[in-house]
Amino acid sequence: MSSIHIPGAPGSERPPLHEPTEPRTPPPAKDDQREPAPQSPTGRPWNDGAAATGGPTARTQGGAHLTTAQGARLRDTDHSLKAGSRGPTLLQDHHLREKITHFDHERIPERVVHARGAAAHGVFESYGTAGGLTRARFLAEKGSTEVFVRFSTVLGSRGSADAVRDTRGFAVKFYTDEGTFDLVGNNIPVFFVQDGIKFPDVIHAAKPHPDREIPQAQSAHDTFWDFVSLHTEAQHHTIWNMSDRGIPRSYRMMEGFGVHTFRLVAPDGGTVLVKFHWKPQLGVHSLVWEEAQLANGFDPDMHRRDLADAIESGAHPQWELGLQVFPDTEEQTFEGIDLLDPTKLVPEELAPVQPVGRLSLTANPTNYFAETEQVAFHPGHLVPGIEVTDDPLLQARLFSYLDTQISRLGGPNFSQIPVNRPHAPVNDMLRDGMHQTAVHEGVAPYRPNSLDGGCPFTAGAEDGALLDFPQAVPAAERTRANPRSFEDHFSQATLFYRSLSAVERAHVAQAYAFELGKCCERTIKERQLGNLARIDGELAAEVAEALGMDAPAPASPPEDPAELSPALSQVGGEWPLDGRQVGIVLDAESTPEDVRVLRDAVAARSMVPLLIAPTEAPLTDGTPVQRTWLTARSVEFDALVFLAGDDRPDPRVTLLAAEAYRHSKALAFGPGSPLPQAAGIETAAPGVLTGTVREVLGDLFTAMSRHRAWERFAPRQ
Ligand code: HDE
Repeated sequence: MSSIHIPGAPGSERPPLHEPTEPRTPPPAKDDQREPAPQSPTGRPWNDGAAATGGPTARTQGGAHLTTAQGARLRDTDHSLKAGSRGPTLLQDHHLREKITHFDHERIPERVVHARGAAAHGVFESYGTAGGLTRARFLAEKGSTEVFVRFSTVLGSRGSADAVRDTRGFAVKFYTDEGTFDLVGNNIPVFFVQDGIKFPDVIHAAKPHPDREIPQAQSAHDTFWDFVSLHTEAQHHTIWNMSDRGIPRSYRMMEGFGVHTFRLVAPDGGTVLVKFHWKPQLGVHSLVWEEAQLANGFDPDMHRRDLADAIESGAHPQWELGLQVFPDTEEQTFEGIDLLDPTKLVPEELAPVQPVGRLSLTANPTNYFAETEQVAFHPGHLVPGIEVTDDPLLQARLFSYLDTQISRLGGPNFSQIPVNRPHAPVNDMLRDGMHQTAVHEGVAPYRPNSLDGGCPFTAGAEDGALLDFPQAVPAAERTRANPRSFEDHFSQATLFYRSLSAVERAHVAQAYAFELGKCCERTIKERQLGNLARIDGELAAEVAEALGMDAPAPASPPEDPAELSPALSQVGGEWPLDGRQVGIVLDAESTPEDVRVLRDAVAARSMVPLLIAPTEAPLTDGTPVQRTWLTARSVEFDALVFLAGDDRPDPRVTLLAAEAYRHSKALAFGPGSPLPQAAGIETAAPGVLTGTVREVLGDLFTAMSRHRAWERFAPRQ
């Protein structure tokens, strides 16, 4: 039996003694963690190469054989170990117990808000135009930075539907070489509350009622409208929710906003205040309400499917990052707008959005749980040259995000999860704790130290983050109060509403009528109508009429905005069609040549042609069919082309045509098709085309690039 070697025990060879205070040869500056497993921002599997590095963080799942968690090969995973084939089951079956125990713990708590999301890897290309404004290298210099982006709804549970009326999260993690920067924004530029202390209130009001836990993923219920009608600073955000912005067509077609004002610090120490904007290359487009409702039943995963399909097909979604730049004055206002009030936007007409770079989403996550579910964002993840401001909503967020990850991700070491690992070297002196996967080296995780050669060193003024910008704090009494400038809760709601086109305003009125129509308490409806009267008298009257209630007495009328902001409307313009879906409806009379020409033309525009036939049987030339008359519904298509020539159209085909017509989408029919008449479609209406495939193609794509034939929506009475 070999003896155990105890250092320092009698007879053992003692290592030379060091005085604890005597400095050792400084070890080279080192990463806090051993070599991380390779990241997969471009879709490379996390475990790729892990076996090669062999490090303790590498945990490959690549072996060809089924094993236990300890790597022992297994012969059977289909039968538990029993005393005879009819049991009982034996406790000694380690594989059974390990498999079931792990399964029992597969779920983690969902996010308290933004639980349902979809994400992608990508790259941010800086134009290098922001060098005069910030020393953040990923913005100041030309070059590319890897990113991970998660989109989400706010209210629904993880298993809820995508096309609900709600705000959307738009969170971007930039893995810069100066540390990770998170821009944790929304698709709406303002927020419900001005002070973070009100966040639990608005979320409790918006989430399902505590007694029956209904309704799921909706704001159309009493507690939501009770709160927002009483807490009038929510009115601006709420009118955005009631507009088409609340039901995006796709994550790829949403704007993103940092919401708060941030401070940029330039290399010379100069500062500006900024608001961040993401502008989608495909334009800002929405569903109509009936479409959204149908989609939630028919394809609850509509938005995550759309995002993943577009990326997989190579139609990489893109956004331009832009900055609205304001002088960093003592008042922190711009044109009378308080930049610290998160319920206010600054119209783009007053402060144009200056482009600084382009984001492209290029790869889908390899594993939903590992990446999309475990990613942890934080508005306090900042890099040198980007600082927060005193916006009281942002200040509370700085506390919340770290705190929530500790319970959601099971402890303080979530930044070691691959998707959360910075791409910059880390040496944080944070130690131990639940789920520690790093094997730390050295003996001195404290400063100052001499034992680890004084490492880690602190940054100098030029390369440090979290600058604690030396802004003077005005002498003031401690108080629980808002500044006077936060008191105006209505003028920007009016600005937003009146800047919309007539069709969009009609959608807003219909949305209020729907949501308040779902409330039971009359006093809540009356109170909210009173608030609408303070936004716009006609809007209030229209909603009241739809509810069968008296129009509220004219409230102190909101001041007519001096200037409207046309940038707030999403109607107008022609936009790229990448990733749009064209349904091609076939029957026995359709000719393969027409199908080929149409499919090729659609695919050539980076769109997706989907064949809809009576059954799934491939066409005679072998062309595959993706949908049947039974499995297709109009909501998944941006346009429909009917190559069906049957004299007596099937009711399911007629329904496809009628719905797409009602939703003002582009439609094309063969010459003399009986379908328009059967579906009640006016062939002379805008966006309705009749002719051979070759004749209609050009006009079809033009109609699609306008998103909808807006003129087809019924004019307001
Ligand atoms: Fe969040 N928010 N939030 N929020 N938020 C979270 O953090 C919170 C706010 C936003 O895809 C939580 O990791 C407070 C504004 C997005 O993982 C939590 C306040 C904006 C996401 C949290 C706000 C956002 C979150 C839940 C008021 C737009 C999803 C899970 C003071 C600028 C990020 C988590 C993802 C998530 C707290 C207000 C955007 C609880 C306390 C304003 C996009 O920490």
